[in-house]
Amino acid sequence: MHLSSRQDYVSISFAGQGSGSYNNSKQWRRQSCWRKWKQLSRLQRSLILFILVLLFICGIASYPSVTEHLRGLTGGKQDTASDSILGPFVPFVLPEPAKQGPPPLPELTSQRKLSNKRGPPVLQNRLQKKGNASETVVEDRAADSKKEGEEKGVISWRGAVIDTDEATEGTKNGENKEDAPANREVKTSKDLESSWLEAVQEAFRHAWKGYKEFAWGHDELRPISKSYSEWFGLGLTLIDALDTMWILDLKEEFEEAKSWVATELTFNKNVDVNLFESTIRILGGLLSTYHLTGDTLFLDKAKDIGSRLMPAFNTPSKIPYSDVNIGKGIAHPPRWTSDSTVAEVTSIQLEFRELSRLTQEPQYQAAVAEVMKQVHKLDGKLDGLVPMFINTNNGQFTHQGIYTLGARADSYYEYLLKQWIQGGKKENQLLEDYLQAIEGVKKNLLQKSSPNGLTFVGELSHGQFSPKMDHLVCFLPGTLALGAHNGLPADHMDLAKELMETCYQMYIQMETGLSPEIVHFNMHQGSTRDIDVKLADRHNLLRPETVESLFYLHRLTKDHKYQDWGWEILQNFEKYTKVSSGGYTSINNVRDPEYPSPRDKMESFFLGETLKYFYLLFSNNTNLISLDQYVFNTEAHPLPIWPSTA
Ligand code: DMJ
Repeated sequence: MHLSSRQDYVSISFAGQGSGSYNNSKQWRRQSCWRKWKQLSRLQRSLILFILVLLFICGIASYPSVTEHLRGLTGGKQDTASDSILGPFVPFVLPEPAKQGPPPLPELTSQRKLSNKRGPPVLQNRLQKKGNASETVVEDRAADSKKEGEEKGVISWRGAVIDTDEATEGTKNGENKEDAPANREVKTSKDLESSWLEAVQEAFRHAWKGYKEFAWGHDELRPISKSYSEWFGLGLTLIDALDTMWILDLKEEFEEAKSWVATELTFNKNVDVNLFESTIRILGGLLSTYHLTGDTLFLDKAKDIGSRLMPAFNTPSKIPYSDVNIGKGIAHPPRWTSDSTVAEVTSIQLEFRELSRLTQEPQYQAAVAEVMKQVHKLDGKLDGLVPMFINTNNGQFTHQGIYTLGARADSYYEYLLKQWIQGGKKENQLLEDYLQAIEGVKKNLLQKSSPNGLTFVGELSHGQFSPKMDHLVCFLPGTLALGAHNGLPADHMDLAKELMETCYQMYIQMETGLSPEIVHFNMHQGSTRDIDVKLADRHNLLRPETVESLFYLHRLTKDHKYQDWGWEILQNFEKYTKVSSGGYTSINNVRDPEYPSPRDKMESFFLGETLKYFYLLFSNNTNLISLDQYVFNTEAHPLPIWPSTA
């Protein structure tokens, strides 16, 4: 049927102003409209009715989002970051060079408000849930966002899970969902992550600036005197920092360091080096950088230093000497003793084992395995806890009766677990020794402080307990958490969390918010504060252990409070240890914010470990050095977990 053109279009004409008289009475308008309506064809009327019904339905459907939008404009939280681009911040472990200049150090934003109360004698009452500002904020935020997520049918960033489809740039069909409240939440978290990561990059650049200007090619920067100190004369800071630069996406800095390694670094030098320190910092740093970059320059250098360290194992007992002259190939103990430190001879295994695997030369692995075999069998342990010294002539423990998780014993425990992980969890003896040692810690060294019941690891000296804890012990929460992640008892994770809290308190209780080297815990009833610091122990060497453990705890629990704690600590490093001309300095007195008394030294581990762990802590990308693919040596150099050959 052919329809006339009149019926093809809906044409409505109203009485215009040019109709002569203007009658705007209600009755006239009603009659006029009705007349017009009657003049329309049936099709026209049906179409108009259809459109009206359609408009009505659309209006009802869009009502909630319109009101939500209006609420946001009038009373709701402003999201100033809503223009930024969503997307992954850090590509896995092979980032592209950073092209832009350093952004300004970000201030803490209102989205993640932290407690910054500190200072004795009052312990911050995060321990007594109610008075805990920081924790309350974090918990409330988590609860709020979870509720919000549930109501809106999305899972928000604080609700533990992020819908990754939502968190990527744009949408599948190109539709822009920028204004959706759920996306604003995700972007807020991304922005915060980016700004904290940038702050770490900036800190690294600042440290590097000092090293480059005043200490280039030397072991350590002395930032106050704008000079350097030499330990082994091998560019220790530069080598220790190589993989940090790679992981932090600082390719320009990495390239200049690499060219120094290629053209200047030589191990053919008449210098005495400490076996342990050069293994964990130099051999470990080179092996790790080789794995991250695939550049054989670093493997060649690793082989060179590894083979030059081997004379250390030429001892009557095969327990290595502490020192080697890498130019002459002669090793010796320190001048005053024929003892070596237990932690030193048992914390070189990850590196030498990996060197054997890469080179297919078994002598490296054999030498360090022999040490483990002997230590495993030795008398003089207490429930798996080892003394601090071992004699290189007879291979026996010396100075027996003193047990600590701090200096001279610490990384023995760390490397039991990590060797087991590195080798694919097959070497049961290592696991047994580790598990026994942790039970030994619980039985002999674990106590609670007064008045707030902080769990701490003390020391035992000939049966006498001392409530002394080195900052070095703060590696333990991270190691315990790593063990639990690898299938060890869940109560290891519980203990990790308790000790993590204690290590954080060791910072936050100090007037500078930085931990001293050693603390003493009060245990007697009626104490007014949990932590005491002796005059001689008030220094801070920019050590990494607490930040390291915060990284593990955050990575493995996903609890963002650990990132918040880390951010607080980073700010305190910025405030009290940053030297304006470049670099950061260790300080003498963490209890004097007016004059923390700089020591004029930036340890290589500040770049090798502390800043790297800050970066990994603030990154939410679990693939950035996955803990299922890498194991960190005790100097924070990631080495691969061996692929299973089974
Ligand atoms: C680093 O050299 C290593 O982490 C080592 O295991 C302990 N001491 C420093 C950092 O504190």
